[in-house]
Amino acid sequence: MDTVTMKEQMIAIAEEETLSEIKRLLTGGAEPLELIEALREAMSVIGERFEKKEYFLSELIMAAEIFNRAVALITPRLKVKEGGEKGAVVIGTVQGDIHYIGKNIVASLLRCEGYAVHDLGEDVKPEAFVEKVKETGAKVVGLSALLTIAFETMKETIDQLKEAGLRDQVKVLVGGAPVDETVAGYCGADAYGKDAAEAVRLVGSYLS
Ligand code: B12
Repeated sequence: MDTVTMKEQMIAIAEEETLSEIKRLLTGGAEPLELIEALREAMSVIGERFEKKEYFLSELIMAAEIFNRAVALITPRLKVKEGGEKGAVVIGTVQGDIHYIGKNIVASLLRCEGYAVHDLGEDVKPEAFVEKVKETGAKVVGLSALLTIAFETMKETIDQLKEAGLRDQVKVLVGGAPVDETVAGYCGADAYGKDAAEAVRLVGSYLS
């Protein structure tokens, strides 16, 4: 599958072109996750242009809008696994951070795999994660952050799970573009997942 054109269109923030190219690729049998990964790479280039002041906030907002429309086209093609519910996962973007696109993709993929996903949204307070774990008895918590300043809230969220006496009963996964193994270690997480497929693999290893 050749996603080069689609990526170029996305980077150029060409909405209709990107979306019609996605439709064309899907009709040609493109793998949904490969399309999402290509779009994520394009978003990363857009982010770099923003950092270099070649793009401004308006372009980031437009890019997010295109991404959301693209995901709405792609996600119905994700294969939904049959069978009973496999266990509960609480997920959210931590307090201070409003980036939700990647977190939503992780949540969608986990739902497709049959997990009961409790998505708390974005800018989520540590206490809200604690409450949801108590309420649902979830064994996995996924924390997303795209802002480096949000690493502190990630850590704070895990600390509050500890204080509530819940840390031993949950596995905590962290993810988001700037997150890596070092950040996971700093926050006291169990693992770092680089993308949605990795999130599914990790959750599977914890809830099998
Ligand atoms: C789109 C975007 C926005 C949109 C967000 C729309 C939305 N509501 O989600 C808007 C325009 C609103 C926005 C706002 C801002 N943004 Co912004 N944004 C981006 C951009 C371009 C793309 C992010 C994205 O959606 N990527 C696509 C998704 C699919 O990828 P992903 O999030 O990485 O998710 C994947 C994996 O990481 C993983 N994953 C994600 N979460 C999780 C969770 C778990 C548990 C696991 C296992 C895996 C996992 O799986 C996903 C699928 O593969 C990034 C650039 C970048 N490099 O990412 C900047 C970027 C994150 N933004 C940045 C900034 C600075 C901001 C603003 C502060 C700008 C401003 N001056 O106001 C505000 C933030 C306000 C706030 N309080 O949060 C900086 C952050 C820099 C830093 N060091 O912290 C970046 C890196 C751009 C840059 N290079 O400067 N942004």
